[in-house]
Order: sequence, then structure tokens, then C-alpha cells
Amino acid sequence: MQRTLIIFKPDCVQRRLVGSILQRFEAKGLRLVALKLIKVDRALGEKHYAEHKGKPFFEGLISFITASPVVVGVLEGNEAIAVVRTMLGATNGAAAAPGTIRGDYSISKQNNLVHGSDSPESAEREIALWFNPAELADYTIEGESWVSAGS
Ligand code: IDP
Ligand code: MG
Repeated sequence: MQRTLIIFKPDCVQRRLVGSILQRFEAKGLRLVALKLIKVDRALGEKHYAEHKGKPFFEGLISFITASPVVVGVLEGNEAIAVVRTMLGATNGAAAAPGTIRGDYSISKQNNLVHGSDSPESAEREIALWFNPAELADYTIEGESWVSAGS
């Protein structure tokens, strides 16, 4: 089992798409470990996107992510990191394949609705950045084997 961080970005909250997209992750078989709505301050936004500091789109990205609340969560499941990235599709919504989240709902490079961690190292760093250990719930879902057996 693997954990990954997801962020429903400000455009997703403003467009009232959080529920529809969360439903896709749940239906896939991913399990919620944590979920909260917060207003991101500049320091947190800059830490989260530290790898992009200095790029031409960085300032715009920080303005975007701090403009309105986000819903941030942790999902768990078999190969959760790759599964979420595949479901998100390409970064640029205009180029993302139909059937992916960005392909179905986004036509923008920046406003692409949802973030997903891109590697186990990123997931570990990002989960620790956004959540206290006490916010991550340990529990079992009855009938989990009907979803994950053989994985
Ligand atoms: P990812 O979210 O698919 O991993 P990254 O390249 O890590 O994409 O970029 C992080 C975020 O920065 C993107 O999700 C998007 O919101 C924004 N972004 C990336 N490239 C551009 C760009 O060229 N223009 C504007 N925003 C961008
Ligand atoms: Mg990235």
C-alpha cells in the first residue's frame, strides 16, 4: 500500500468540482487517509512548489495557489502515486487526454484542478508538509479485499 498527496486546487474548489473528482478517486479503489479545506499562505505555497522556484510561471503559480482555499488530502492504495498521476493526465489541460481528470475538466496549463505527488520521495515530503501525523487516520475498510485482492 502506498500513500500520495492530492490537492484540489483553488480552481477546483471555485468550480465546485471537488466532490465529482474525489468520487473518481474513491471509485477507483483509493482510500481516504486525510482531508481538509485550508487557505494556503505564501510560505506553504512556496515550500510545496520549491522545485519550480525561478521558473517563469512560479510567481503566477504562487498567486494562484494562495488565491482561494484548497482541499488537500492523502489517498492510500495499491500503487497510489502512479494511479493518481495517470488519472490526472498531462500537466497542460489543453493537451491532457480525454478520460483523464485534466483532460475532461481543464483547458489550462496552470489551472489544472488537482495536484498529485510524483514519486515516493515527493509523497513523503508533501504529506509531512501539509499534515501532522495525528491527522492521518489508521483504519480498515470492511471488504477491502474485494477491491485490492491480488494487487
Ligand atoms: P504537475 O502538476 O503535472 O506535476 P509540474 O510541472 O510539476 O506539473 O508543475 C506544477 C504546477 O505548476 C502545474 O500543475 C501547473 O499548475 C503549474 N504549471 C506548470 N507548468 C506551467 C506553465 O508552463 N505555465 C503555467 N503554469 C504551469
Ligand atoms: Mg509536479
